[in-house]
Amino acid sequence: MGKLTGTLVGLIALSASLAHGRVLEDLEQLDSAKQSYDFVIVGGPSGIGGSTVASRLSENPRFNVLLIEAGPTNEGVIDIAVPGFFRNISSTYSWGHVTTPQIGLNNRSFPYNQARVLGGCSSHNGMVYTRGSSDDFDLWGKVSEDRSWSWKTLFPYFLRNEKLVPPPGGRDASGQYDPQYHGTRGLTLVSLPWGGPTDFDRLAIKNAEQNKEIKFNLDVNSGKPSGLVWVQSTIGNGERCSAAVGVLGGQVKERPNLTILLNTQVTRVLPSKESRQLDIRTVEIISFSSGNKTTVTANKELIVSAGAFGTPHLLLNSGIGDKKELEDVKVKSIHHLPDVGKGLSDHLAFQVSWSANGVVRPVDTVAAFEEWQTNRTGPLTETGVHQLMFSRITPDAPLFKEHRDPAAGPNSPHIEIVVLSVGPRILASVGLLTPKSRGTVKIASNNPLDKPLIDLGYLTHPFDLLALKEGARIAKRWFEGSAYEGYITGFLGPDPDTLPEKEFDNALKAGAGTWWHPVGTASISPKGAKHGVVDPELKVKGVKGLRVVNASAIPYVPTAHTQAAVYVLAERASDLIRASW
Ligand SMILES: *[C@@H]1O[C@H](CO)[C@@H](O)[C@H](O)[C@H]1NC(C)=O
Ligand SMILES: *[C@@H]1O[C@H](CO)[C@@H](O)[C@H](O)[C@H]1NC(C)=O
Ligand SMILES: *[C@@H]1O[C@H](CO)[C@@H](O)[C@H](O)[C@H]1NC(C)=O
Ligand SMILES: *[C@@H]1O[C@H](CO)[C@@H](O)[C@H](O)[C@H]1NC(C)=O
Ligand SMILES: *[C@@H]1O[C@H](CO)[C@@H](O)[C@H](O)[C@H]1NC(C)=O
Ligand SMILES: CC(=O)N[C@H]1CO[C@H](CO)[C@@H](O)[C@@H]1O
Repeated sequence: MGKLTGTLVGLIALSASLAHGRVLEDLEQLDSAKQSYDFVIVGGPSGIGGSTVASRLSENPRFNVLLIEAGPTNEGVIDIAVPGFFRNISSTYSWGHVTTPQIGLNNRSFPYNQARVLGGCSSHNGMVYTRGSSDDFDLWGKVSEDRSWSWKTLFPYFLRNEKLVPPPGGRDASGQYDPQYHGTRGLTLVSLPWGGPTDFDRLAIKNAEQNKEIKFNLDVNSGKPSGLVWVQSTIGNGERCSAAVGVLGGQVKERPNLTILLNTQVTRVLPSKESRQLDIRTVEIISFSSGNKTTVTANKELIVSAGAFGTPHLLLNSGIGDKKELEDVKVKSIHHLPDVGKGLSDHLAFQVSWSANGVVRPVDTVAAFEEWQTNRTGPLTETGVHQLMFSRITPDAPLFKEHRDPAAGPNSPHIEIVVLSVGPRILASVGLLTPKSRGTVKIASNNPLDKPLIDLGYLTHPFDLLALKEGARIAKRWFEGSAYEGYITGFLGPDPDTLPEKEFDNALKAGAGTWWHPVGTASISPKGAKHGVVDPELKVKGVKGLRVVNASAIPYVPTAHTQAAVYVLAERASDLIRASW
């Protein structure tokens, strides 16, 4: 770095520290000698988990908190702020991960976007706010043998986190949600879409009146998501409300007890030498710009919230994982914990389509952007999706003769269908919410800067392909409904009922892609159990000082888009952490 730029950076740093409290652009600004931190939170992405915990812990003036983020700030990035631009957020803000060849998908490997920006996935996701079913959360309690993880105990945390606000533009959305299930005082803004009901939305409502399988459901977030629902999104005042904007936004970033360190990667967690029990509260960090390294030690606890890929990547690099597998890549094992990186699970989806007499005109982006800039209203305040469908696979479906139903309970739908009407086409993305396939996150070498090996194991369990096929049938039956007569002109497939089995399966494998909901790589399990990675208090098993607060701790992917579940996990985790100090 040149001297002039160095000085400039210094000046910017100075003004930044005056303007924003303590948001540091680079490691070089961290005066670790002068500061000591009670809690160090490892993000990267420091998305929902890390941001929520940082926000809650720094409420207490007795705690000094450091949040470390690998990526840059979200501030001033227009594609992140404008909801309708989410599809073209630059790859600068992601890790550039690529999956291993997926055996279940004809050996395809593909890019897997994971955010590398403040706010994490909530800064670049599709903003859908669905919690999942009550059964999904009760299952966490069963798996961890700790009934304090349940829908009932977690429900108040959903409310604490959420602030339901009117749709952008302020249209009346009554009849499209049920206020009793919503919070009104949290920091995460949630709203119904700006537009609608369109003619296409009305057709769906009408169709639901006659449909036996998918009925209108007033609120997807009641714990019973099945049915046709209006979408709710983490959008407020026409802008994306990510964790960086919501739980870390406004006054929170100004707190003198919260330091946010950007553009810094955590490469390892290190055990302290003095302690006899394995005590891990130190992180080794590296600056993205200078490559300079240093360490920071938390007085109280280290909290890892680095996501379903980043969390196991970090633990494995640190020597926490399966001893034998670590030796194979020449990493010295410090703690044998075989399940680190195992149990990866995700939502896979594929597309079916119809031709239709639709006349949905494309958005005039220039005019819409002007409207967004002046008024924070218009089509760019939403993603274009107004409604979602959630459905169970009927119990008499043949696949249940061979396979046990993986759903957490009767309230958990197996299938989600996201429908988009684009001119003369209707596109339905059919996703499997209850996969049986599992994958892994491993490391390729002992260099922490090398990318992890991400194998999602899609369709490696035969249930999943059969279930997706049933999903396509559910979508077909829906659009055969009388409300669509004269509107739909034909099914364009792929059709599970007319194509030869092999051909259909291949079309599905060739077209399927992710909904970016990975969980399970540092799974919760009962206290004292040998399997799993964290105990019911989210502490890493057999280690002092170290917790995991992220989607990686979620044992089974909820039947929902995962962000709401991570918020609630992190809200509860914050209480657990505060209670222990
Ligand atoms: C937190 O900030 C307050 C107000 O600036 C200060 O008095 C206190 O010492 C800080 N606490 C810690 C733990 O640094
Ligand atoms: C971003 O998305 C909008 C709408 O999808 C598109 O019109 C615009 O050209 C995109 N911008 C870039 C830089 O790709
Ligand atoms: C995928 O790769 C595996 C292992 O290399 C190989 O055995 C298999 O035949 C390949 N499958 C396809 C569909 O190419
Ligand atoms: C990196 O560390 C070295 C040694 O401590 C220091 O001299 C140098 O200024 C640092 N680099 C930057 C960009 O601050
Ligand atoms: C913004 O809103 C005002 C008041 O409703 C309206 O007159 C104006 O045309 C809007 N501006 C744009 C660019 O849509
Ligand atoms: C805090 C944090 O890192 N959140 C991440 C948790 O896991 C999900 C799924 O992997 C990520 O998308 C989040 O960014």
